[in-house]
Amino acid sequence: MIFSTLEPFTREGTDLPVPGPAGAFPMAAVAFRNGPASLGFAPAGDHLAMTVPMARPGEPGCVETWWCEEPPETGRAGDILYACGDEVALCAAVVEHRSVYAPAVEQRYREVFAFLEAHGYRRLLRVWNFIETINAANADGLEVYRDFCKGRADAFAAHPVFSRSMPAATGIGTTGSGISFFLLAVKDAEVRHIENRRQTPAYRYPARYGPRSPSFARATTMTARPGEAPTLFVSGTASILGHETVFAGDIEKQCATTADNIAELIGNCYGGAKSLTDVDAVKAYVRHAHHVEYVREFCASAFGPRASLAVFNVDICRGDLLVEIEAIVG
Ligand code: 3HB
Repeated sequence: MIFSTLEPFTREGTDLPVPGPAGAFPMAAVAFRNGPASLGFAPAGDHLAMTVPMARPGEPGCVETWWCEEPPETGRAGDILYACGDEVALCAAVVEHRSVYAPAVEQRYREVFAFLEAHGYRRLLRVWNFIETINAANADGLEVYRDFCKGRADAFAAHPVFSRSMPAATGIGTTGSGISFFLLAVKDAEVRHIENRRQTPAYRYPARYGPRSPSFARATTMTARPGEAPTLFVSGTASILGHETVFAGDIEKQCATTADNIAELIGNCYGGAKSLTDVDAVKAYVRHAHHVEYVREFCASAFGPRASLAVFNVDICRGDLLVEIEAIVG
């Protein structure tokens, strides 16, 4: 119904893998590259083209493409862009740089929620948020991540349905300016949001982590058709137990704890029938450039050879986190 491909960015002139998967139509190509954030339509207008500033100068970056089973309807609704298939919608928005983000983030999220509700996509599946200078202070002295969380939480709180069903998400730094996000939502597929027994739900974090808690679940499952195995979308996951960061300063132990947290979600979802080596797609975010190779090797060995892997050198939502990893299990 919906799936993604993740590939190194190698081609000039197109963001799409050539040839694309059989019987699949692109909804959006998200290029994680060096360069400014942008959001628009591909020249043929048949899918969204988004650039997220995630690579460093000289790094080629990669392209994540989201595919569905029928040609999506694409368009613009106010400040948001969408690609809608019969069952699944992908919406994206960019908030230009500003000194305080919460009001604009709240407004964009509200627009997206209103669009989804009006078109019958009432089940949020997965959200990615890309946040400039995520650990810096905004004009009011509030960390930009917390500023973002405030705007997002206010939008969730105002929505009668989505406030009770926060999905898997990533909230991560970028190498550029502004905040951009894209999300997936479905109409009828079964969607379940999952917490991790090892961690406090992020939406219940104590006030010391910011004025409003982060609005996301640790993972979301989607079962496209009854009787099928679910797809598991694992949120950005880090070395957090309860609500505390553990192993500050130790990249090896942070990687191991992160992998254990992901393994717990996979084991729980599939009743022990799947494990880390069944993961299809991995994105790892690494705070320090000198840890990138270690994390790449860690992921290659922890997740097994069939997983596609992208590693980005960007900041992470807490200053003491060195690594964050997200995954999809098909
Ligand atoms: C988020 O705020 O959406 C978020 C942040 C993370 C990891 C996962 C989700 O660092």
